[in-house]
Amino acid sequence: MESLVSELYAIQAVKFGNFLLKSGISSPVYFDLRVIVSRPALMNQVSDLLWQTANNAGIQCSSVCGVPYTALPLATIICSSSGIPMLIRRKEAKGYGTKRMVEGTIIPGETCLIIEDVVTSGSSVLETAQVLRKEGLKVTDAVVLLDREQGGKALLEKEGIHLQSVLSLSRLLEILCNQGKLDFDMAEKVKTFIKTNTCAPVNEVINGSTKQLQQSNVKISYGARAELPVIHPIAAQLFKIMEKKQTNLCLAADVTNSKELLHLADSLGSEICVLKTHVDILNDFNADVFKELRAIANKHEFLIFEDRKFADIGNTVKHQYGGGVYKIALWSDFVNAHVVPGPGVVKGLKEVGQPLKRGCLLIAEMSSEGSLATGDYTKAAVKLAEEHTDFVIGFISSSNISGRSEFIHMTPGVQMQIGEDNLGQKYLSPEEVINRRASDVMIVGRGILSAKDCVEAARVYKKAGWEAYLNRLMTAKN
Ligand code: 5BU
Repeated sequence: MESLVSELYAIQAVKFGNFLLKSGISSPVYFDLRVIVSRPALMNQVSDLLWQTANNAGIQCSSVCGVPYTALPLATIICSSSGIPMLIRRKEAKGYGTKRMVEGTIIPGETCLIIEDVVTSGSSVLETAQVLRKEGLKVTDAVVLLDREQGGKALLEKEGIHLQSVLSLSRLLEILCNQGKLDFDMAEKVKTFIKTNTCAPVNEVINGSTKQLQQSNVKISYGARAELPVIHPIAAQLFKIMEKKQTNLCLAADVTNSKELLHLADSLGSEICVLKTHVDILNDFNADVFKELRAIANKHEFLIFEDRKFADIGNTVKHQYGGGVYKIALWSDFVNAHVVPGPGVVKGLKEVGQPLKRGCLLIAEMSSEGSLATGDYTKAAVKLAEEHTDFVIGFISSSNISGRSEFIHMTPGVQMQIGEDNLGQKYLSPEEVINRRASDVMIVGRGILSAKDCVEAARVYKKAGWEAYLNRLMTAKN
């Protein structure tokens, strides 16, 4: 181990000083394990150690997969010397031919071991595990060269993956100090940095009871989530818009007049990522209004969400969604549905929405006082979503209830002035919803619509929502 650490230090795979990370935070330590690919002897040594670590832990596997890219050649060496078949996870599906995400012979039910060079939050290992699991493989273990001890192990454990490491950051610091390559002060500085930049557990608040939860999607930026391999196109589009326009604000455009709706959409369009409608509260609905609304949505780059709350059997919701006077499926990017009827409601909506490349949110919780959507009901909504990821893009919920990066969580009942209205609507602040409860999009209606200057109010909410999101990333990211 001493010689390995010494070599890593010599080739600058680990550096100490002051480094500006992608997240904007400056770090006293920096790892770049990619440099080892130019050192064949070191590659062999690292691969041996990874495989020994797997064997010492008694891991049994039928195949090995390296997280792209640095761990790919490490997995190759391991497979070549151990005789175990390798699988390659593609980062992007091929644009032609088979569109496979995993190359190699996949035997569903068999166990695949993941190899990685360095783990911080565990999100890269988790992403690879999700792709392999989607192919029917079992993923129960991962082996990493260096564990930065920033919460990755706990996160992966929660997802059913035991993480073994050849080396931990504390052991690395200890060895470098003993070898006289690192002074005590710098080692302490790194330890403090790691402690204060651990992927912080977020308080998950469900039904009033708060429990600590390490969430994978809390620390990943909206932009990075848009690139996830298993993401629905509508969710990806929304995350991209949010990142580009720096907004997680959805306007609940609860007005009863079409002209007013179009005026709102045009004047607030640049501040929002989603405009939420209730088409059946319009006094003067006609199809042209929604053609115009679509044009405004394209101009300002926001999505349209019809808050229809479908709640009937599959056959009925099919007609309600695609037909009638409103023809909701034609102009809305996504809708929402109650899970009361069971899977049939999702299947019915999917028949209409999927050919049009639409998405759907499931109502897992509601913002109103005394809501019955709690506990097992909420859990059942998450399970239903997981079974229909080709159409369901996320949830209406009061917090991040799924912990999965590919799902969007949207939360209504948001105002700067927390409290209640006179009909049981409960309000939380943007900071509470986006930072503490780790939801992704805040839905604001009267907080903006009742203001004297709606545009100014929308700007204030947009800024507050984005700051809450940055706070969440800062406390969670390395
Ligand atoms: P408000 O004016 O910010 O209270 O408007 C909230 C909007 O979100 C309104 O259109 C509701 O119909 C919608 N909503 C909600 O308030 N709570 C829920 O649980 C769901 C939707 Br689902």
